[in-house]
Amino acid sequence: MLKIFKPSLYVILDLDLPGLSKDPLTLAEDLCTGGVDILQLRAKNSSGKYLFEIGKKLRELTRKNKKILVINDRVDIAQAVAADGVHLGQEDLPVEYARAILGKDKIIGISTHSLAQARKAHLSKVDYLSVGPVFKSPTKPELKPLGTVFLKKIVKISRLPVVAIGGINLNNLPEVLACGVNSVAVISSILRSKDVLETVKKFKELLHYGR
Ligand code: 3NM
Repeated sequence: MLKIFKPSLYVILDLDLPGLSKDPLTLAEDLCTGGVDILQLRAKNSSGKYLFEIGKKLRELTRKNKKILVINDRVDIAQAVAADGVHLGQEDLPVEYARAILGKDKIIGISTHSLAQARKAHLSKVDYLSVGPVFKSPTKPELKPLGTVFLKKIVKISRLPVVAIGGINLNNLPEVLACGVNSVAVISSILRSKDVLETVKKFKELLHYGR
């Protein structure tokens, strides 16, 4: 069983992010070379066919580089491309059904945005919970930030690995790590940086030595 180990860097390859500097596969190669630990494919507006095609290529790449591959929302795509798991939102297929489809060895993560959701996640068969947005997120600007005091509280009560998400960048990363999270999930501050490879390397450095 793969684990969300501590500390790990979780990058969400969001194909809907405007102004991606390179094509998704080249970006994914940079992410792998830079040392990403978990790669999530997220593409809310893509067809199943496209997701399957790109998912297969990402599977090949992540397998070669020994990285964890997670698919956002789509249990069917996760299964079809033999990904390591799926990440579910509060509005997605309930965890018990995703677990029944994927089996006990796959990773299932769930997004949580409140104490009640974090508590509920503990009653389901998930392997980790994400908590966010911690800061104001350029990707989801409509959501109110939860802050690091809240994040610390969730880490304290959680029996499951906690992945912090939302507005995380190199400047606020130390504050997030100080909360004791297992992992940080990032979209824009990595994918929109001028040099993706260099930024991933800096994230990894701070994750391991910056605390
Ligand atoms: N989920 P960025 S915040 C996909 O709070 C996503 O669950 C969130 O992107 C949550 O690193 C978020 O650009 C966006 O802020 C994260």
